[in-house]
Amino acid sequence: MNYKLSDIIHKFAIDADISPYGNGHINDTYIAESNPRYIMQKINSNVFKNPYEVMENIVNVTEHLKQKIAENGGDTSRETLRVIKTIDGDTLYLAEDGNYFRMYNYIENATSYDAVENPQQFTEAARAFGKFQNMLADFPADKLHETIPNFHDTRKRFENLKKAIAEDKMGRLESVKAEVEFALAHEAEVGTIVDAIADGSVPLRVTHNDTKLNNVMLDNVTGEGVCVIDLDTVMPGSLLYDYGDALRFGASTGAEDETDLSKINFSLELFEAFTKGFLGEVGSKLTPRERELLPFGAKIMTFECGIRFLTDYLEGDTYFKIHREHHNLDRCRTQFKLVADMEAKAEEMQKIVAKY
Ligand code: ADP
Ligand code: GN1
Ligand code: MG
Repeated sequence: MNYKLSDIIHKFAIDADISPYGNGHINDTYIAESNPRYIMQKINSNVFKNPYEVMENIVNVTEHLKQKIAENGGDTSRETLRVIKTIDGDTLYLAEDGNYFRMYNYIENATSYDAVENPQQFTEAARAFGKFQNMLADFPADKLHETIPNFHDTRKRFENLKKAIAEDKMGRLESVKAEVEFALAHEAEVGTIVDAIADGSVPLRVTHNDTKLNNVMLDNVTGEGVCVIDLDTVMPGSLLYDYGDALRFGASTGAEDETDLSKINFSLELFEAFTKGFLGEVGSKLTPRERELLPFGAKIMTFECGIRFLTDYLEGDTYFKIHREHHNLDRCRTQFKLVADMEAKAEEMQKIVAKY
């Protein structure tokens, strides 16, 4: 890249110091220290093949959210992302090297956490994701582009893993025998949600699809959810994806890339905290099959993420950003440890869900 980021922000009529920000695995995120502050992102075009479609979704979704927030008497300047246009009125700036940049309002006086600090905090995150889901319940799904095809089609993810195993491009297969064995032993379950969507027992809804704890901003004073961010994957999906993915990340007793697996367990206390908040918002809307599949949703989303990390490891780390050698393998291992722990705790998880 032979241009400066400070030149790129001028294209959005902003003049400020700019520096790297956040811990996302996909885009390159920067903060512009102007007044007010802004977030600039270089879109990962390996992941998002059509950045204009991503932005069209986000503009439509955030306008819808803005209207809902206003109707509810909320603060539209903080409770939703807002796309800042370029001086030419575009949602993206195309740099000379082919990279696309976008700008958002910075959500002030709020924090995105990389780990849950206490159960109440996780309940607040759950409420925010539940409300987000509710506000989009009447969003016309046919207006949305599928920004990543088959994003949570676990069966397709499993096929991709099998292909990566067969190809073994990096010669890493020998070193991941145990993980591959664990993954293959779960084949019978990979189609459960996809099949339930196909037979209509689990409805398609407009979902976020990436409900990691650091994709929601919590208020620095009240601790309540302020704004759900990272809207690149808002698409038709299952509520089980949003519920399950949030638990995958937030109810773990350790970091996603922890190498000491003795520190990784699935916390039933945090499972309950999230379930309470999420079902408090959306519980009355669930179909019987959705309700029945809640614990399974947490497990299968964790499994899916685990096989995605494993696939990326076998393919040479081309999808998720890595910061050290074997990073994706370390991430895969925590996910599989969590899956095994959820299997051991399945009965208790069912009992907790039945309480709400
Ligand atoms: P990625 O797709 O790479 O995960 P995100 O959109 O999630 O990118 O951004 C990465 C991180 O940057 C977030 O986890 C959050 O900490 C921070 N961030 C992103 N957008 C904003 C925003 N508008 N206001 C404040 N922080 C933000
Ligand atoms: C990515 O973008 P980020 O870091 O919030 C990924 C999610 C994974 C997650 C694993 C678009 O989320 O699907 O669950 O990493 N996002 C995309 O931490 O692939
Ligand atoms: Mg993110």
